[in-house]
Amino acid sequence: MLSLLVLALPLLLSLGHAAPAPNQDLERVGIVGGQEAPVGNWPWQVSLRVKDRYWKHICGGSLIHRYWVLTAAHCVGPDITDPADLMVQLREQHLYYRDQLLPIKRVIMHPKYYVAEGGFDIALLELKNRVNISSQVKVVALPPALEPFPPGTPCWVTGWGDVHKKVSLPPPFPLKEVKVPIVENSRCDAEYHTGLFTGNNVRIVKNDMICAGDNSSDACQGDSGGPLVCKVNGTWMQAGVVSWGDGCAKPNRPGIYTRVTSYLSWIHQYVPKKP
Ligand code: 4AZ
Repeated sequence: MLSLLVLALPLLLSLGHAAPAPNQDLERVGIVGGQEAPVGNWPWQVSLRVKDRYWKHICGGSLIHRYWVLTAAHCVGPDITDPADLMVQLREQHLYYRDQLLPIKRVIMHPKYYVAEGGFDIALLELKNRVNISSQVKVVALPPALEPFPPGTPCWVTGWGDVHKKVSLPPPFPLKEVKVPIVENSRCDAEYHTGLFTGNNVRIVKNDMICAGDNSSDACQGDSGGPLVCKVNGTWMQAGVVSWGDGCAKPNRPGIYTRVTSYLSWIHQYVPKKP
């Protein structure tokens, strides 16, 4: 009976999600591409939950300090202003299975944010209580200010988002990981102009953004706010925050992330450098 309930629970929970597309040929793995993350990888990954019929996953995030979560502004704004309507779940292998939701004291949106495409897509969540660091839960390092994350840097994006555009992650909702190639900004901007009449002098990809992904590996809806992390000199550091893109894993349309190095001083207005 209990096992039946365990089996039925994700199905019940999934009713609140977008129905999967009828095309059964679609590969049911990914974020888009990639695979289930091994337990213990990405110990800074968090799920941001909003009050609905249940505490529903809306976005990813990352633990950058024992009191602070980094996410995207478009995950929380402009509609969610009351921190009581939000909760944070720390690293969980299967979304919703062993929830221990943490309350939030304060939501700090970047004051210049209006839409993701306009940049400034970054927000901080202050937790009411200090997180206990463990083998499963750790903070991720922020990069040095001048770290460019050039093409060829090994970077990964993680989350519980859609496995293809408009196809949600099926139960039991395992955390997914995918290695994504960094695409240098001017090249990413040029790619985004292909097939558009937007003048080449009109910048689509701004300096406070970083691009990564290709036609087989990308973040998608539901991964927003989550981290793009890269290994530099043996240390994992957060290069980006999942922000936007034209669809998911489309040719000439890499995923676009908020560039963390552009916001280090804004982050440190609130988040102490010491643990
Ligand atoms: C979204 O809708 C979204 N492929 C997030 C990431 C990407 C596209 C869309 C990047 O939240």
